[in-house]
Amino acid sequence: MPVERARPADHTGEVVAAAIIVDGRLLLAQRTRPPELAGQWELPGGKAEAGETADDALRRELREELGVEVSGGDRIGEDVPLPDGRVLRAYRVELVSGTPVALDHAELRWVDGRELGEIDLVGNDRGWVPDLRLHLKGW
Ligand code: 9L3
Ligand code: MG
Repeated sequence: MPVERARPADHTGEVVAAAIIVDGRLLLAQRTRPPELAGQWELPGGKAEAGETADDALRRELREELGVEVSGGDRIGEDVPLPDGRVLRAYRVELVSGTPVALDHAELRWVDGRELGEIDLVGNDRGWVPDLRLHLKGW
C-alpha cells in the first residue's frame, strides 16, 4: 500500500461570513455538519482558499452555498479567533443577482432583530448579535 505523506494542515487564514440584510431582515442558514454544529444557524460563508482575498472568498462561498452573486464587504462585528488558529470575520454584503437557495445548508431563514435573539445560532456567531441588530427591524 502506498504511504500517504501527511500534509501539514493550514492553520492560518480567514473564515468569511456574510451578513445579507434585506428590508431589515438577516439571512441565516442552518448547518448540516459537523455533527456538533448540525441544526444550528449561522451567517453563511467558509474558509478562504490560498491566494483568495476576503472578497473573493465571499463571492465564491455564496455562489457555492446559496447560488447568488454578491458585492460589497464592509466589516461588521469583531474578529472571532477559531480554535484551529484561523480568524472568523463577518462582512455586510449586498445581493447583486439571484435568490438564495440552500445548496449546502438544511434550510434558510430571514430573521428580524427579535428572532435573531431567539434562534439557535452557532456559538462563534453569537457575539455579532448586537452589531447585526443595529441593521435589523423588530427589536
Ligand atoms: N464558522 C462559524 N460561523 C460561520 C461560518 C461561515 C463558519 N458563520 C466556522 C465553522 C467551521 C469553520 O468556521 O468550524 C469553517 O466553516 P465552513 O467551511 O465549515 O463553513
Ligand atoms: Mg460554509
